[in-house]
Amino acid sequence: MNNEGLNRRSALAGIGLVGAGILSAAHATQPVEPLGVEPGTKKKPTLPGYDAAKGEFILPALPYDKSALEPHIDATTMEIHHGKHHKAYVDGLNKALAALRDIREGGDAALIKHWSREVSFHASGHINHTLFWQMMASEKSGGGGQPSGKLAESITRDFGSFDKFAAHFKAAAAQVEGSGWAWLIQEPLSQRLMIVQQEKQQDMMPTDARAILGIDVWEHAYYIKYQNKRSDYISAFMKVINWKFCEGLLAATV
Ligand code: MN3
Repeated sequence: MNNEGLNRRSALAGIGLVGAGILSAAHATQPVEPLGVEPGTKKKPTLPGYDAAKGEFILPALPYDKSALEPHIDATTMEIHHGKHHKAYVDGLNKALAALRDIREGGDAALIKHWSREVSFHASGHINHTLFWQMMASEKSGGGGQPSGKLAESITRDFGSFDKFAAHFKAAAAQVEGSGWAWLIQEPLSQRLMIVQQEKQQDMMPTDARAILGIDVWEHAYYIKYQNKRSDYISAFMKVINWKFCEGLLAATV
């Protein structure tokens, strides 16, 4: 696993997940993962997406029903995005790790480069989506609006105001070339917040960046409802951001 994969994994491992959530039964592969992180708590996390007993990565259940984000994110998109696309990253990661294990047991070492790239892509895809589901919540569950507390203060400090941050974040997401993500991250040396673009699932993320908020702008994330209107999807996403969870991610980075 490359630095990024490890670092993103480490970032996830630093999350203290508390509270309660509701899940769709469709992909209930493990116990319900909660919505939100209690700011200021640093409880050892329940890491969604990995079965330690089996030593395999697994698809974590959505923390809400697939229709919960309607009308902003439609149920069909959620079902396919989670059940097919996210699952493919999980399967791809398990497959790549098994292939590397086989190489260690005497297989063709010339294929290590190929499978290493596969690990990077699929591990990042798995982590990105595991975070992404938690970063959204229905409006009636508190999605949308603006952050509060330290995250709000940090956004004002580093971007000038929430409105300036939002305009910057939306434009960064709209301008991702091809398939990728836009992220609000905390840079670890300065503790400053920064907005970065990520191509594919793994490229261009600064080393040890701590994810605070991310939006998937692969076409599979919006094409069914929004077709080529990526900016409309981005505006809709802003209405279902689970700021409470993002506040918890920031609190867990300290
Ligand atoms: Mn996706």
